[in-house]
Amino acid sequence: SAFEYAPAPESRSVVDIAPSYGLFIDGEFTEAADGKVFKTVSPSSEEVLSEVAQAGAADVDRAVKAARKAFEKWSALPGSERAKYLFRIARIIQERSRELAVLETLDNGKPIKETRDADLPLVAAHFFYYAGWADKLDHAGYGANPRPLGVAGQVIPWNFPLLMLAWKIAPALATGNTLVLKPAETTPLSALFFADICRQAGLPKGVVNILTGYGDAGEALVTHPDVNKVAFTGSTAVGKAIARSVAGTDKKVTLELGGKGANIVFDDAPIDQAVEGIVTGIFFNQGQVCCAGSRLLVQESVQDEVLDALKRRLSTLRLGDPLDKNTDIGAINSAEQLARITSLVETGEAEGAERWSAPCELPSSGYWFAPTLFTNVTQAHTVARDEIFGPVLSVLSFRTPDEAVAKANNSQYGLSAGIWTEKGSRILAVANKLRAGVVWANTFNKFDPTSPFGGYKESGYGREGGRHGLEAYLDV
Ligand code: TXE
Repeated sequence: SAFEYAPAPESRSVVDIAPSYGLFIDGEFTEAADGKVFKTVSPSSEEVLSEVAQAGAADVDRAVKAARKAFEKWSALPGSERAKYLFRIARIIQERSRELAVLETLDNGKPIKETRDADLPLVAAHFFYYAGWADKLDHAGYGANPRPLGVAGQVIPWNFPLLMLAWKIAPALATGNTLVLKPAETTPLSALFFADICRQAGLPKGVVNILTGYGDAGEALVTHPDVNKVAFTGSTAVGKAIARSVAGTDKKVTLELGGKGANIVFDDAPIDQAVEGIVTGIFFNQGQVCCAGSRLLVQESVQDEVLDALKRRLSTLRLGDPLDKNTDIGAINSAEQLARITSLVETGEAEGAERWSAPCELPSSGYWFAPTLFTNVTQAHTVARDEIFGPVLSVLSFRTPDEAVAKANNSQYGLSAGIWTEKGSRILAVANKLRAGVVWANTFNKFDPTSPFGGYKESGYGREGGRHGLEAYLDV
């Protein structure tokens, strides 16, 4: 009808994707030593977007050498000079944010509304924030005499390709380190566009090197003898393998791994607001978020009310073309991830949990999964314990605050949690008992570059963001 609001999809033409890309080593785009390439596919259409070089051990060695050579001059620059580059990069990201948002949506499958309003503004914010630290890292500004570690080897996942890059690169550069970064194999493009931004900003050659490729390239990077610092975000299994492989070396390591966040709703919470927070907590980025609120803990007396409201709300979410500005739920990032989600959901049903999926039509091509809830869940169920990393919420109930805390902490993970209540005193009491790196109160999935982020238990160690994020790249 004339009253329906239907803006056009964001135009694909704002981004110019080349048919092929090389590795970015020592300021130049170059082929892999053995000439290998792989394709990157848009998960919403299965269309091949481009072909990129596939790094091997020889390329890792070349990139680490370039970073080592650049380290001498980069680390000797006054912080105020390094800050200029970071500010320049931040401004170019802002200028090119529409292009980068569309690119990220194409390569990752997440809704344009998220890349435009969340990912890209946060990426720029991280560069601005750490630019501000660069000239304060002397004795007078920092209260000690910090030194950069050297060459950082950074491996990132596919769920927030450009944002994870910013979390890794901005603090490394501010502190005077040089780096080699490997993006995930399903989302290589935005890191290559970032390499172009480094050139545009006039960043000295070799300070930032980008190697596209698979896990073998990641492994060669983190075990390279001339890499001083390893920063990894990804699965707990690979994180543990990295910890084992660097044991016995002098490398400093930070690991940001999986999660199974508890979102706790007390009976005095404003239900409508809590329902919005539950939706943001688990359906943002199709639930492919390490700090997702994937376990809903709801107080027994309001369970029916919350579930009814939640199902009503989920029935209104729009799933489909991620470039459409109205889309709430985009595509799952890869066929492998879709298979993992599907298999865990089947396990949930086989173990007797009750499944409800939002009524929505799934497009015929691409990788899709409808927003899904599990009720009748016990703590022993696989869907209450394992990270699903998809749009799937497991619902458990509790009677008392102590029971809520005990259930929330009953997890191998400890990355995030949320509390919904009108009582300020309860927020403080419960938050202090939760073993999670971040606890949100009456909100969820809010990020800010000034706040440290990271996990307890098997969610990893070290912090990224804020002043604590600098420490991962410094010897004091
Ligand atoms: O992760 P991998 P996958 C979880 C989530 C998901 C599961 C599997 O539960 O379902 O992990 O995802 C590189 N040495 N998270 O398979 O394999 C790889 O190339 C060094 C949570 O995609 O860990 C990619 O760049 N690097 C998580 C990166 O590691 C290696 C985000 C992540 O891939 C390597 C992603 C090796 N041996 C998945 N093997 C979060 N914390 O947010 C692979 N890689």
